[in-house]
Amino acid sequence: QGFAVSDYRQQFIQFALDHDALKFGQFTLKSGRSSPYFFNAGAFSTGAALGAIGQFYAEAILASEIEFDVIFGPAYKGIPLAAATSIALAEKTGRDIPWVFNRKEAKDHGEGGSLVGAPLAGRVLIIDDVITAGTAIRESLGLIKAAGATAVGVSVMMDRQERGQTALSAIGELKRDYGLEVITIASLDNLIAFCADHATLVDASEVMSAYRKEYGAIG
Ligand code: OMP
Repeated sequence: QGFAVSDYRQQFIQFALDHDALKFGQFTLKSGRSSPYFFNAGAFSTGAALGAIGQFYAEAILASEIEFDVIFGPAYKGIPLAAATSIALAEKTGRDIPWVFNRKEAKDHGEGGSLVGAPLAGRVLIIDDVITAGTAIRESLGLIKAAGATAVGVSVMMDRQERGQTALSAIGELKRDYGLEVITIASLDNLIAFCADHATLVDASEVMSAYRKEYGAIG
């Protein structure tokens, strides 16, 4: 079984490994699950790295052909990602898409409120880092609904392809419950295939396959 994913997915995984964003070991996740790998978006910590990440998101979003009016970056990690993606989309398409982010704490002076940037209105595309069980994305959905806007999609770097609140995948649940389109740069399956193809990463690929059997979504 050869590598059957688009070039940008493969390039992204190599880029993540080069920047130590992808680590192997033992990690406790937000969901409480114990994982043999962890993806840290905070490792893209230079201007050039963040610029490249914006390009990867833009490629995945354009390939999906999703239609949306505004980009939303959830605090904290989604904020630079949404900014970088908005810049990359403007460069690639010439379309100047509005973007907005939230504060974790509402401000009671100055311009007030918890949203900063463009109005959160119309069809919203959320940009976030990783989906595991889908909890972080559900929080963003609450904010968007409260603003009277409509979430139409979410784009993440990494879909860990784990179960959500049920046996269904976190992504499957988001599609079922909210009709959301989920756009990912890479998935756990992509990562396992990539590692299986590289002699020094074969062990990692086997450990991740075992993890996928335990926490992976069915189907
Ligand atoms: P869920 O809310 O369970 O979907 O977990 C997603 C969040 O977990 C991300 O927004 C990250 O803050 C964090 N996370 C990672 O950043 N990388 C991982 O590989 C795994 C997690 C995680 O804790 O599940």
